[in-house]
Amino acid sequence: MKLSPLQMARYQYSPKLPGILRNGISEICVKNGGATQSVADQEKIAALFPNTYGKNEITFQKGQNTAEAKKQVVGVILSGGQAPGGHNVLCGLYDGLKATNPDNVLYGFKGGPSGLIEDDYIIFDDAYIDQFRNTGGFDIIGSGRTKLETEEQFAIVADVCKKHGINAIVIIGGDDSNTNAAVLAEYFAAHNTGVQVIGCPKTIDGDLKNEDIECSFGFDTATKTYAEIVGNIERDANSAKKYWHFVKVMGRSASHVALETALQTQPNICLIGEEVAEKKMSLAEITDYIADSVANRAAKGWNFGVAIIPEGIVEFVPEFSVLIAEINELLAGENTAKFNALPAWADKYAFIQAGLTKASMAVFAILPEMIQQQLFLERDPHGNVQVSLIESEKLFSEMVKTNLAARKAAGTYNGKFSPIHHFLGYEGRCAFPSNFDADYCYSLGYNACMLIQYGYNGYLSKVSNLSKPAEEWVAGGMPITKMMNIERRNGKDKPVIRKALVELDGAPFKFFAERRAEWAVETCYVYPGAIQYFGPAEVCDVTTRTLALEKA
Ligand code: FBP
Repeated sequence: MKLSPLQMARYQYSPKLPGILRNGISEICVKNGGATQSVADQEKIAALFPNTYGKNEITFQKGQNTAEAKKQVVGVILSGGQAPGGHNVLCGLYDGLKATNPDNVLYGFKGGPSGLIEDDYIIFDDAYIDQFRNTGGFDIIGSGRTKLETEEQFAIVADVCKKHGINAIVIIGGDDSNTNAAVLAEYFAAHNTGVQVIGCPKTIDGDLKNEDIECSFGFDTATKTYAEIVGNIERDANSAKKYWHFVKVMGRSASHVALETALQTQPNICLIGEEVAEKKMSLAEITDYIADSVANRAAKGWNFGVAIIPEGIVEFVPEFSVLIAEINELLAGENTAKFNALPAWADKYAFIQAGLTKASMAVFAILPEMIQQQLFLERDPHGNVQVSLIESEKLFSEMVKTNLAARKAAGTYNGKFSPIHHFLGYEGRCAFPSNFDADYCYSLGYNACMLIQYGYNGYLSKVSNLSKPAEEWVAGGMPITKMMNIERRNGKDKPVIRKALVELDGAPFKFFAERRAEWAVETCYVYPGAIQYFGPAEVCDVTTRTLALEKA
């Protein structure tokens, strides 16, 4: 593999640990916080997790290490979508294990949770791990979306652990993967396997957080990457002055990524799904809101602009989510084959018209044909519409175009509207981790090793006080059950980690909401530029605006 100069330079970067973890391992002890309880449904969650519920939150502090000195054999998996910094979690974990005892062993199971079930692994050594320090991607062992959730799978994992003498598994994943980590931890405890499970909070979506877990890793780098690109697009728009750019940004459900990108770049428009749901906005209202900005700017002679659309937006539009639910019903069972066999779009349209309620058909009818057809594309394994495949950036630009044509006919708009579309997602998921993510991830891994050493099970590696310099970060652990509640999934009540959506009374949204009216009409763009890895801390080590505002 040919290495870029940056990659070679990044190999040499020493990630910063929280002050407490810079002490020798023998000088780190545990401070117990209080017992915990789940965010909701406490009785039900307690009953489902009798062995792991309600445990103490803990932080590490300076003092005599009282952990049992024993050889650690640990397995690790990466689970779900890529997020910058994953490699450093493994590096931190490996270095922590080796610093504790050079005989400790780290197994990396390949391709995500399926690697654990299929017993497909590598054993890390210095030469292998050194190639991945401070790099993006998950290619060190790969990742996958297989769900680890059945008793049969847990029994296989227990056998795999027994075979290799593994006493702890570290699961690096998002809300679903860590929910499964909690269930696995409970299974291991209930079956006296002696195997511990530790989770690490990963996802660029930024929706795995609470008052303890201040952010998931990868969010910082991914949003800085998107903000760089949006800033460049803004500058191009402001130079050429002839295009409206509709930029969809990843984030399967929550709009944290869109909001953070907007806070960094001050575009003319940024939709926030959570607000759309709260205000029960219709597609027509959202369209009108964007068209107002286009028309007001055109009146100033500016036929250009930038609009950020969160990937998950359509599910937050009440009438659209009803439409999707009806389509899922309409195509249930044998109906999918029937529908697919219809020869022409006109026949399919008639089938849809006959199957939808009047209200949903009215919504369907105003959608551009391209979007109508996308609603009937590939289904997910549960037979549902894959909302992430819907090109919502094109949906809104098409609807705005129609809206502006009506305004033109009424004589209230006389501009020129030329939209250009972008989708930013994969570009940010494997970027070289920012210094923040490189440091945070390395700390999460190193800290996970400390939690293992102290015998914790069903805990999330927790590094907090993140808006401060790394020296002041606090290291510890939080029982995963603290983040759980009961939700309806596939027709059943299930214990799951509650997804953190954008809070409309939170500081990041309020900051945005107070300024967006001006941004919609004026040209207030900010150009963040590329992530900087070497140079002054005020340029290289800044956190996200979201974190800064939340902690201000
Ligand atoms: P995770 O929650 O697993 O971290 O993944 C999030 C995400 O990056 C979303 O933003 C996006 O919708 C999705 O993954 C894309 O998934 P895939 O990689 O399977 O295309």
